[in-house]
Amino acid sequence: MKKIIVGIIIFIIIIVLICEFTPVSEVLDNIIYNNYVSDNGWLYVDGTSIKNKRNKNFTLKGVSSHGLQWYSDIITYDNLKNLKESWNINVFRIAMYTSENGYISNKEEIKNKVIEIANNVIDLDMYAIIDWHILRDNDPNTYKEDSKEFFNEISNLYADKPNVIYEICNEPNGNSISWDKHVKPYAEEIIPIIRQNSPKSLIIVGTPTWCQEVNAAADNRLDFDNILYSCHFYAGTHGEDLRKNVEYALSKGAPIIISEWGTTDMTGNGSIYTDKANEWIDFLNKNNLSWINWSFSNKSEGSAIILPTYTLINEETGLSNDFNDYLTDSGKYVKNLLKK
Ligand code: DCB
Repeated sequence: MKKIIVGIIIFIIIIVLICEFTPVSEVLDNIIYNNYVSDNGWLYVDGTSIKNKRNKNFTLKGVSSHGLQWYSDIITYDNLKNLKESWNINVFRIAMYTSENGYISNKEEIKNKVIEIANNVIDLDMYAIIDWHILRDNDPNTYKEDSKEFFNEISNLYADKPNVIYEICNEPNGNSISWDKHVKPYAEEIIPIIRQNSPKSLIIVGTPTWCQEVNAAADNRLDFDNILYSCHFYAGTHGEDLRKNVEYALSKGAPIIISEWGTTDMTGNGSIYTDKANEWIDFLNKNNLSWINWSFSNKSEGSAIILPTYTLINEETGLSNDFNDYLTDSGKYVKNLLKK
């Protein structure tokens, strides 16, 4: 009898520990559930955290494409599967440039690429960020009507897919472009269009000065649920000042996502800054921030993950078809982060 009572007490203690002691429950959670859409479903924002359908904190980690008009051929189903299996990514960002011969000058072809990649990412049970990649067009209002049309069509197509996350303006930039006067009013027009079709979708909104002014967004937040404000950094250029902006935004209750970052300076080229990148990664881990690395491409530049010598068709040469055999220094560094 005594033994049974002691046994029951020990059993209860173990259950209480599992439920209350977070690390244990997190370890169990990771064993029981996968890190993909099937087990995490519609993500939502709670305070400054991203949560999954079981109301647990959830972190998105992955890579971004380069401009689809230039480097989309290597984004095949097999390579996405490889990224999922050998890199542990759970999100892929589809960077659809608007200018520089992007969507605006070739709408049907570029849109079809977006859909093809998004469908593959969905088949692979990962999250897909569809990124309206403004850059040289500075102000998201430049192509606002095109944006409305695009997001209406795309959010209608993926209305019932928890996989799809919308990023409505990559990096607003230029001295005259402000959060209050340009980006927020733009977002207030685009968000209702997406939400009308897909009410539960997560939406990422860029901030001025290439996504460094998260403080301005935090001071004047959007009046919608499930919004993430984006901060972008390039390790060689941005450091403590930008981290202070993020800390400020978080302290004001604004949820932040690093929807793009690079190991190089802000040009995306040159050598990589591992020490400075490590400082950022410590900061992101400490604050449980989601991140997406720039870029899954074989462009000849420091921030690219793959060497330019990688090509898809290697049957004739007898060379490897696995991009993992062609990683740049940046690619190796980022792969290692994801494997940890
Ligand atoms: C961002 C953009 C991204 C850009 C990278 C690196 O721009 F979101 O599109 O990617 O950061 O600069 C680069 C590619 C190049 C390409 C170029 C133009 O890597 O191959 O030629 O886009 O399409 C930033 C980010 C930060 C800052 C400036 C830019 N900054 N910018 O802090 O000043 O001017 O592009």
